[in-house]
Amino acid sequence: MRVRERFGELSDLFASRRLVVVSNRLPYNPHRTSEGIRYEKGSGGLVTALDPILRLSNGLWIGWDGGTGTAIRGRRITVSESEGEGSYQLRFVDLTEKEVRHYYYSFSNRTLWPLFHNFIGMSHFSSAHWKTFFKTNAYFAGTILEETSPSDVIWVQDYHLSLVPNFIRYQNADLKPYFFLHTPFPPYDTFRVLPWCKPVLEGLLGSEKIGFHLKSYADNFLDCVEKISNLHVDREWGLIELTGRQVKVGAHPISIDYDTFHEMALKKRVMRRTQKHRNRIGDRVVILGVDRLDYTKGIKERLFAIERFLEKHSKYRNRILFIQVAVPSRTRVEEYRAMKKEVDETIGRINGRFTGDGWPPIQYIYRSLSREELVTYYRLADIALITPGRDGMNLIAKEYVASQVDKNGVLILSEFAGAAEELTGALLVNPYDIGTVSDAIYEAIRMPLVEKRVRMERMQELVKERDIYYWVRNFFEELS
Ligand code: ADQ
Repeated sequence: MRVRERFGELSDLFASRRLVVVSNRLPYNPHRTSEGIRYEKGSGGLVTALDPILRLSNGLWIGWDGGTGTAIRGRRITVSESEGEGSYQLRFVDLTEKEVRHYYYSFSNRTLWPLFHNFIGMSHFSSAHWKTFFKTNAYFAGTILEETSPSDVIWVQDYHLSLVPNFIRYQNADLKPYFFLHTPFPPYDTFRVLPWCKPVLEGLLGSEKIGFHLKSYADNFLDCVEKISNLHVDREWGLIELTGRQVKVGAHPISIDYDTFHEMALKKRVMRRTQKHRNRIGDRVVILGVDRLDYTKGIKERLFAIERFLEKHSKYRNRILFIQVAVPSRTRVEEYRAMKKEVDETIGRINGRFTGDGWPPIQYIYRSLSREELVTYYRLADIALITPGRDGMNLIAKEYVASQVDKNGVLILSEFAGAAEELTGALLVNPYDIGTVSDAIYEAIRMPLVEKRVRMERMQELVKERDIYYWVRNFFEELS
């Protein structure tokens, strides 16, 4: 089994100790159909990352079903699809409407999410939301206590569940949860703005180990622990001293299953699909943006950069096609609805200004794509324009690199994406500097093929070596 091979010694660990992942959302979304409930795999970065590992471990994933109303308290299902080997179980956590509004849409996504991404002005602070966040984290912890034993490796994911590690440890000191934060961790001066910064730190400190994508995020966390919790921190070893125990803190940049993307890009069907698009598009330069529709992803600024490019380089009008793929996200949150409207209007305005020969310069796809469709777009794109205002890592950048089998694409990447530290073959840009992004597009179009290849090969080597399996192996290094 290929996955088993890739995990090395860790596969022995997971064969004897069950991996239990806990996240806000389950990786599969239930849908009611005429034939009953069907489960469809979600599209987020976390799901993409952990699905193969859980299959290997015959593990358990505890989480919310996303409010589809199909979860029954305590219900479990087994996931075993043709798409991957092995199987694992899902345990549903059922949330009330109030919990969904206060814990998920409000405190998680309108307080912590913007704050952790340094968008302080967009953070909302409400003690009612905090109270529900606290209670819902306690409820998740209760479910974990019901479902697990000390022999399990419990891995809590992300900011929604920041309080869970301490709740678990408080009730059963033999359970030693691990935690990974998928967003950045903000600097002290930003984090201290949160009225509940101290209990959030306390919650996280219930962990055996806390993983961040980058050393700078881990350093920010250690600063906060020192200054807000007044605890002793050993920076050299990444250790926090608590009474009778230590918490380990480390940088573990998440990645993708490189081989799966690369192999899919080489498939005949993907090649045929790519060619079909190419025949339609002709020799236009294809520039691609793919994101969850989120204000942190810098989509609006990216559109302005496309507009600036078209203004400045009139000879490229009708010679470029910018394809923006956006997966709908958090559509109940006001800021996201407002942003969608702005994106729709900006695209309309730019297309209105620059459509020539019946060809609008921007093609907008607002839906979730299958992996194969996504890889087809990655192959097709001469340039990937990935310009978040701030991003924990950004898996799209790595997926593009893995899918570039012809090695003739150029990655333009925001310096504020975690991925910028590893993807040194990219043209790095400040996404807020519209002129520089527009110039980077020009540079990418004019880049000699040899340089494109050298840059892409360098990135491919890195992503192949430090793939998703490396991430897990590295995170659990001490355990195996
Ligand atoms: P996200 O903010 O969701 O993840 P990202 O890392 O880019 O961001 O992952 C998005 C995933 O969704 C990718 O695997 C991609 O293939 C998929 N996807 C995006 N658009 C899609 C579409 N239209 N159709 C289908 N699939 C689509 C959070 C953090 C990131 C961090 C990840 C993992 O915000 O910074 O990289 O977690 O830790």
